[in-house]
Amino acid sequence: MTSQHQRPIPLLLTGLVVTLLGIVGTRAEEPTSPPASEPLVVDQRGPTIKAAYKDYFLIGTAGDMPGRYSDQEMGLVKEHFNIVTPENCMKPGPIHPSENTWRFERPDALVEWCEDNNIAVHGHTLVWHAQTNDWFFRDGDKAAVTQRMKDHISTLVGRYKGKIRGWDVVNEAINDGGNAQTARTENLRSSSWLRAMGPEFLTLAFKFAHEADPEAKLYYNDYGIETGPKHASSMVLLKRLINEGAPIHGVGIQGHWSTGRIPYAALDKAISDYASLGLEVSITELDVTIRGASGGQFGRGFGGRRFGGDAPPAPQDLKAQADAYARLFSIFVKHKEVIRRVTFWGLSDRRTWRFGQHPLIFDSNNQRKPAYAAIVDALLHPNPDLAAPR
Ligand code: 9MR
Repeated sequence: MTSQHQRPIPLLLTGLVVTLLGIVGTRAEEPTSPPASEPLVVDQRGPTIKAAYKDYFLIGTAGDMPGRYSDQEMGLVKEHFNIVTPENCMKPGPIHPSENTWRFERPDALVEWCEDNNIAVHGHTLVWHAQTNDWFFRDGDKAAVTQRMKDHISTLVGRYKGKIRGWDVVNEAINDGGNAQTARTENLRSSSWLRAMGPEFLTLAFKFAHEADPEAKLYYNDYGIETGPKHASSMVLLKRLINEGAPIHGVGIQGHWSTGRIPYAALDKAISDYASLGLEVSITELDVTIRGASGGQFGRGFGGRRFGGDAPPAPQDLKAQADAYARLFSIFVKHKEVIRRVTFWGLSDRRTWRFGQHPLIFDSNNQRKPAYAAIVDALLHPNPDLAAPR
């Protein structure tokens, strides 16, 4: 896609050019940009997103590679991304199904494949309310549950010490929604961790992770924390963790958004707010749907057929999505001093938890979408208007 697809020449100017061409007697050409209803052609060979952004931040993808990925998909990961987040295989559920059972086969294979291909790994996730087996909490008082948490974190983080760049230590601990009253509090979700250990569970999780790998960058990761009362609660929580001496280095804004509903201004401010606490920021699970919406809540967004399955999206929807991605990346570039990584949650519109909603930058056939070109173009031809908060 050329740059005029993202920034249409104003009508007035187009009219002027056409008129001038008429005056000098040259036949006015048809406008080169196709009308929005015609397919958009995307150059598949231009600079890669990884190369374009190499001096700004890491560009990641999520998945449980190598697993059942095709050679073409593996090639795509190697060519376009420099960091991988395991989408599922390191979650407590799959990796530690019972107290004395660990399933390291897939995580080991992922870490080894990434090492072989010079790709970094970000670990996901150590402490979560979902995908965590009951045995962690069964018949346990606070001391017993704390010990199980410690064993879990020490074993997992310790195994990959020096091989995993950072970890989502605690995932999604804050309640959805909220109001002016909860905005003054941490508004913690009533998880089994909170019930067993109290609010200290977060601080301890960070301490255990730091002990196991002092070099790893440790993150609090959540969705919807860039806006509204949930953002305010995230600030209350992070300040408390810092005050309690939790070794926390960064905040992960997941970034499960929908075209037309992205809170750009709030996001811009949230990144500055987190930076003001001395924390780095990453966009950890980025996807921008074309159809339907879901913020990242567990168990939601498995649209599939409901959203039309694999039916191709309309050109004007792809264009709107491309514009949204260009704006997001313009904001990220503005904050390049604090943003370390931008990771897409999946690889392609086939390899995504939001299948049918076409949220990613490669289509179902592993081809670059208009969004891909728009993201690269946003860096090569910056438009300050795109980064301005609105
Ligand atoms: O994409 C993940 C999907 O394959 C899993 O079934 C689901 C439950 O484990 O988790 C999805 O990833 C979630 C991530 O781990 C945390 N933030 C929200 C993500 C989307 O639900």
